[in-house]
Amino acid sequence: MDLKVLYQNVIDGNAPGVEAGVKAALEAGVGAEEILNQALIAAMGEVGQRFEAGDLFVPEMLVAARAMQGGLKILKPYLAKADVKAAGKVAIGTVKGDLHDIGKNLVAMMLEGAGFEVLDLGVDVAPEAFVKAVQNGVQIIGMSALLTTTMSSMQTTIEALKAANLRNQVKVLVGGAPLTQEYANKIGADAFAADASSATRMARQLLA
Ligand code: B1M
Repeated sequence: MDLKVLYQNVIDGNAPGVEAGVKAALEAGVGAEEILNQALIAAMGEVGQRFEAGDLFVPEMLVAARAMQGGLKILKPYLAKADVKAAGKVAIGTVKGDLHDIGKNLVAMMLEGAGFEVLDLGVDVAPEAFVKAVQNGVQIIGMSALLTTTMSSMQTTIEALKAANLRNQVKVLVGGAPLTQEYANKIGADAFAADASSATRMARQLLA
């Protein structure tokens, strides 16, 4: 099945078209990961490029994101094929000042699918909220940042964990488009993941 129409519907922010396209692709036997990577994520990449080029603006980016979220909801049960339950407990959130949540939601979904119990702290999450989650017993905190201006909140959170004497009780996993392994090392995170499936792999390794 041709995923081009679905791809274009994400760019156009055509939410009913995206839902219908995802359902049709699934019915035609296209794999959930193929739909996700080749249509939804790829289209959102083009939205970003066109925004950068001044060809699309924030409202268009927002409707494209909403349309993508609708498609993700339908894909969720297919992506989150739970195997063994309770692989560990993870609190995940987009860092303070940052409202981008599509990638974070995708990582949360994949972690759930891999058997992790996931506490989703949402967006614009202050360091104190991550600290509280660790006090409540999570084994991993997952921080997502999409803006170069908000990445530093990851370091602030790690410092807050140290100040609360909790740093050695929790593993810190970081990700998001502007992040690199080098940056993760620099701020003292335990792991960096470039995408949702490697986030799951890293989470497993962190608790192994
Ligand atoms: Co924004 N935005 N945005 N935006 N936006 C970017 C990030 C940008 C790169 C666009 C661009 O200029 N090309 C740019 C940032 C530039 C920079 O910092 N250098 C940008 C900007 C500038 C802004 C505003 C400042 C615009 C403005 O208002 N002038 C504003 C900021 C608001 C804020 O947060 N305070 C803003 C707003 C928005 C919308 C609200 C309109 C919307 C977000 C809607 C939402 O999330 N609900 C939006 C969108 C949609 C984007 C782009 C187009 C797409 C992001 C996305 O969802 N990608 C984005 C451009 C781009 O990235 N191409 C852009 C799809 C998603 C699946 O990928 O999030 O990368 P991603 O997640 C991946 C990996 O990164 C990784 O796994 C995921 C799945 O594979 N990953 C993790 C993510 N988190 C992880 C955590 C992990 C591990 C892996 O462990 C815990």
